[in-house]
Amino acid sequence: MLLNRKWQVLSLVLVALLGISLGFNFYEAFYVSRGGQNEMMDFTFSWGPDRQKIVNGTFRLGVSMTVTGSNVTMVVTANDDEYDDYDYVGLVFDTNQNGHIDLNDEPYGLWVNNYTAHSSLLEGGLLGWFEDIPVRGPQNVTFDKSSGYTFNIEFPFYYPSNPNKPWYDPAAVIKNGLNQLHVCFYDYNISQTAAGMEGVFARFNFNVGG
Ligand SMILES: [Ca+2]
Ligand SMILES: [Ca+2]
Repeated sequence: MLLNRKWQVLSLVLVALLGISLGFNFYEAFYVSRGGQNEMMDFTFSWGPDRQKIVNGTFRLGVSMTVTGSNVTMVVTANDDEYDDYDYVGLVFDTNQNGHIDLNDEPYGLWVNNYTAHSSLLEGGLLGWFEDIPVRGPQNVTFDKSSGYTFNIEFPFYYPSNPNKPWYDPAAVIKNGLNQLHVCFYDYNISQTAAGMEGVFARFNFNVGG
């Protein structure tokens, strides 16, 4: 259904962000640029040193997405300066197709050790994890002390216990017109020393042209 569709980022609209339980995960600034092709979007969200404890300076979360037919390729960067297996990026699309991100949408929770498990979106913007046995996820993550994490993510992703059907398929829930995406980053290291400041999230609309 999505073959040869042209994807175009037409607008980026900030949705109200309230860090309810964490109290700290809100969005400060953003920059938008069009990709070289109309099929790619590229966003960077940033939080200054007074908005987060993940790094001493400005924390940046970069999100780029390319949709080619039924494949969705994403690159998420996070300039965290300390590796920990429990650090993760969460991606939440409008999986229940009600037009906005809500707590019933199913996240992809992507640990930096390349594993994943089922999770749910919490009110504070981060993820709660089910007690699944973690499985190898759709991400390949690299870490560099100076630049942080780079997540290369390929969808569709097939959960090992259900190899015939994608574990929900982002290409199937991204539609022409307005879409919403929630992205969060959790820093385990900070969770041990600064309760309530263990992560950041951004939620934004992107418009896809037909
Ligand atoms: Ca870390
Ligand atoms: Ca939804």
